[in-house]
Amino acid sequence: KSLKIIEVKSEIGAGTRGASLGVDAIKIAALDYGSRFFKKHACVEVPNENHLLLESSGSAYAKRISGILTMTERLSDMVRDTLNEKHFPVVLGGDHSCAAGTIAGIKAAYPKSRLGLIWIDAHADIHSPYTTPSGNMHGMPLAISLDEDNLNSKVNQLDQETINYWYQLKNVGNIAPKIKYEDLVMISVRDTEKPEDYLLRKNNVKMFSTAEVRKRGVERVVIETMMYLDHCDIILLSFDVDALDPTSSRGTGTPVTGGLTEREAGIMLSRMVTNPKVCCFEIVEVNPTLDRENQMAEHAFEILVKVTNAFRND
Ligand code: DIR
Ligand code: MN
Ligand code: MN
Ligand code: MN
Repeated sequence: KSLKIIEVKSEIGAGTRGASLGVDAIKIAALDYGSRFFKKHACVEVPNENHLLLESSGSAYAKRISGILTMTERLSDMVRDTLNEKHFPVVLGGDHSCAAGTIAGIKAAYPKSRLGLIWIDAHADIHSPYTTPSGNMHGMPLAISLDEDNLNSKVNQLDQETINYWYQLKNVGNIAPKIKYEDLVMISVRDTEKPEDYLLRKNNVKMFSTAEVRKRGVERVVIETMMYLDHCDIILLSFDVDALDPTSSRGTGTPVTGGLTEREAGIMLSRMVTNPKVCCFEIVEVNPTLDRENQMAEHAFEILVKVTNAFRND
């Protein structure tokens, strides 16, 4: 299987500007390392909707949701086609709102397969427009992909247009829900709001904290994660760089203390990708406008190389 890089410069889902520049920052890191990575692998770009930043946004609880829907549909088609061509998609974001498109594309290619999800992130990204504190849709890709019946803590009052867009977003690829709570593992999630805690606890979501990763060791956590997802047919690895500690993740929109080292993340992800069920890898939220000397993109690129080397050796 050969890799195919899918660039998605998602920007309008985050509250801080600049995540769309993450893809190019990673390419510049590759150039600085003298790497031929981006020459060696096939690369496609999903057209972005970032011009919508200049227009007034629809709802305070789902900012720029029409543009998020367009991006999600385009990315979903690209991921689906890539999988159907028997390539391994490597999705480079962008803000994390792209994950809803990645998940939709995998389900569109494999509608009957049970999709497991390994979510490595400081955040749970399980808000809906009904619960969001910010209206930023990069905090919602999991709620888009999970069962609506379980998203019943309704704090915010939504207008009909937002409800319609939300419904369309959940149904991209014509399959909903796309993942089950019991097919989800979260690693290093440490900054959540009350409505998220409620959903995570209610649905008994499997979580490994940074402290657990350190106490038990990366290898053990990888084995337990894979055992936990053993009943799944295919697995997506979604890596938000803010899972890393701020000491090595200055260049991301919402850094949170208590994260993984880039070494821990690199070993973890490269072990995981050797599992043949892993069908797609995603790396998101590099924001070079917040960085110093492109360090975040360099870490992201190093992790990307480790992961893809491990994949090819398998
Ligand atoms: C927060 C932040 N939970 C929100 N989420 C972030 O606005 O929904 N996700 N930063 O990556
Ligand atoms: Mn995220
Ligand atoms: Mn995050
Ligand atoms: Mn937060």
